[in-house]
Amino acid sequence: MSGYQFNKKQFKQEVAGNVKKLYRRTIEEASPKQVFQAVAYAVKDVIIDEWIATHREYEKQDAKTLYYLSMEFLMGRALGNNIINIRAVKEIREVLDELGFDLNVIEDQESDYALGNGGLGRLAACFLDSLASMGYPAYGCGIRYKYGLFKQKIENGYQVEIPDNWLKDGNPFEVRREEYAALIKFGGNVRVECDSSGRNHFIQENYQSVRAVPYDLPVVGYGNNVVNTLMVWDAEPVDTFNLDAFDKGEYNNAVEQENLAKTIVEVLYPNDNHYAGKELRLKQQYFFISASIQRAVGKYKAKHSDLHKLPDKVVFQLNDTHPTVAIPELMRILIDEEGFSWDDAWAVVTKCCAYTNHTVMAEALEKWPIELFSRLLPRIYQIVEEINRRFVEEVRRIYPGGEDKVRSMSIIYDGQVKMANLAVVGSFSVNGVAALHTEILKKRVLKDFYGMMPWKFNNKTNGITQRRFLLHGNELLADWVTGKIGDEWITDLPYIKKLALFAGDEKCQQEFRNIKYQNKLRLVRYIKENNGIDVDPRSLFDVQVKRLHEYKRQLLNILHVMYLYNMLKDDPDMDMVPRTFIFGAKAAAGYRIAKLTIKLINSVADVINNDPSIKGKIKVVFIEDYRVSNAELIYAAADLSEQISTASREGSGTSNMKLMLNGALTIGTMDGANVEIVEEVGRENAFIFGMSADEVIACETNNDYNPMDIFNNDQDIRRVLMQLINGSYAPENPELFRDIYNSLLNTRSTDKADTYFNLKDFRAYDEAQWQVDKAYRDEAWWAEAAILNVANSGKFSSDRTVRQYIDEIWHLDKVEVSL
Ligand code: GPK
Repeated sequence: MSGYQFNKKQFKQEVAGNVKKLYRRTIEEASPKQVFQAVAYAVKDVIIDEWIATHREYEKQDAKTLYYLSMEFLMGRALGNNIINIRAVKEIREVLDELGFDLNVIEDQESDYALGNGGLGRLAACFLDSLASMGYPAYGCGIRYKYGLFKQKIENGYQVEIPDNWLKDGNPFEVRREEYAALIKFGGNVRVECDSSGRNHFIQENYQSVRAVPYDLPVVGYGNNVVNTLMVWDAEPVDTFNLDAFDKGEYNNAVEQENLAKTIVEVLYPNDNHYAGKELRLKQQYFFISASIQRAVGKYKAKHSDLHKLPDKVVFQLNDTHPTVAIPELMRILIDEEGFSWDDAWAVVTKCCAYTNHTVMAEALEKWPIELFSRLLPRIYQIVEEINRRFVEEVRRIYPGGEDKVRSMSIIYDGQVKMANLAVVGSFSVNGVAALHTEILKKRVLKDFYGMMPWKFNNKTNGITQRRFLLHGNELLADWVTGKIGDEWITDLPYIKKLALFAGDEKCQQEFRNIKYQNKLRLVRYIKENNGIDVDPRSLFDVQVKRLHEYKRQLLNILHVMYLYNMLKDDPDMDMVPRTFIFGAKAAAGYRIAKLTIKLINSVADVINNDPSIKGKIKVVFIEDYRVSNAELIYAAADLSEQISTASREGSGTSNMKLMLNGALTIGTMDGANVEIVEEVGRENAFIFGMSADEVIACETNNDYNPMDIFNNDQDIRRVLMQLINGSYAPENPELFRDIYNSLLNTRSTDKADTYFNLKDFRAYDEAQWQVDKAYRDEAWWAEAAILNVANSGKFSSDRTVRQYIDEIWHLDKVEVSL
């Protein structure tokens, strides 16, 4: 498969040489951190030739290229993944052994590239892995945040956010590309000039500008010599303290420009599924979009003379609405800089741009106040106004008197610029991220758009890369699978279906259980080292790891733990399978109730873990700083995957897929991609409970849910809720969890109560949990079901997702690279 031969001897010399060059030390004297750097540079040397060859090939074939525009790329660590994808794990492990180092320890020295919040950013990273591994030309385009997502410390049970200074030791894999720097303009005003032929020219004046400089990061394909590029933009001041500015008395402007450059890429906004509406965020968006579009157009023009044919060679995928300014920015470039007519420009733009929606949560929809938008991006705003004017005209033409349609679909309305509407109008494709989610978009959230332009709408169910989340994250299981069925699954996950043949085999079940046990031991060690908690590897590992959000209902999980604990207090001999409830979650820094939920989980953990009377039957662990690198350990060790969002609210979910791939069974609602997981694995191999999406929506529409009825009629639930406000878990401050109590019941009649139906689904959830308990006792059944989960995970590879994007949206040209 791979063209090159890995040369161990040379690699070893290079590592030692790098340590010497970088640190003036011998390899014996080097610290693990230094060895990491030395190894990373040596790996980069292998990659770099493939990287050059790949781009030469793309040029030669003049291949159509994807620009995946995303504010977030949650890449995790690079070294281990790169070693896997150049297929040199065994050799490099041996080299390091010979040098007296453990590859795992060396990998642990690298910071995660946490340039994302959660699912949306990780999806982008999985797509890049699949695109490179399948040999398709693609750039990831994003921001080189100086600080990625905060690191989480738990202090006294509370989340504390620590800045993530991930670049402090430098990044051995990145390459600065000064030669592609671009100028980005903000603010000022637009002057209109009419030329002799009567054509208007729009000139932005009195603006502030920053210089965008791209850094390239290699995205290594699996064993195919292909190396794609993640291009992340840094901001620099434009000729600092330029004398002209001083001369004109514009000292302040010069200083402001410097500040703008400094602040714009400073930090990733830590919100997930929530729009904050900060001016700096819009600046970030336009900054990386203008830079990326300029680069794409520039690259095209280097080879082609007719920009009208841009759609033949270039496609932009908008990862959520965050990059939507790409639409008016490309219009601006074509009209103002390339002399296109409006119609010609619009024809090009609407053939180049495609939009992915990731959520139906209303608070996640971006809407910018006109005042802010037009002040920051005056020319872009003019263009958006014109797009809107023409679009509204069209709506009125198709729906005479349809003012309700104008209201719901206008791009500018009520003093705001609605980015989702702009994204739909300016794109040729609009997709959701799971079948159910796409149906909800069509039937509800984007209903009027669907009615007017149904051809744009399509579904692309998410996926994950099996190379990181099985091959890298779970070596034992990966080797076992390969031993049973061969290694085709690595590049063609549906092959893993062959494992089903072994699911009923007693010996195989034994082997599988043993692997799970080893992985649990690895996680137990991690938890002991990082949390200081002792966990019984023989207990059932019940895992909920994802962003902390009310709709994901970590609260339902912990309320249920409180309920179980009550049962155990009443009857310490209660017959139950010992369980470890494992949580991992970051909460947005400003999301009060989410942060309080973390405190609640930790407070419950404190009480339960220190109560000998329950004989260790339940333990609760909150894993600090959940991130891509420790996620790999957690997935490998999980028995049960908690996917318990309020039905209709989770776009897709992807931890559900990663856990399934690692042999965990799902307990979940019929939401997001859970629906499709159950379709693949069979309802009998999962634990499905609770309200359906339709029931949730009907209940909201009819407004006929009153959680107080449940509180009044169900004494077990009432007891749990009272424990939120009677000091059971906060003796020093009984009021501590009052806000959670109120969110469930609310007493002040104006607020909604239990918006996410925790109490309404509680009994069904409990029942499902007892089915889990019962099922887990039957070791053979559980092992068989777990193996069947692995065997039926084939659909959920991001290779499949990307294949569908390519066939139905991107139409990229495949490229072969030989060295
Ligand atoms: C959706 F809207 C958003 C967002 O701001 N951040 C984010 O991570 C997630 N998402 C969805 O919540 C998940 O259901 C989905 O699997 C993921 O995006 C990828 O599509």
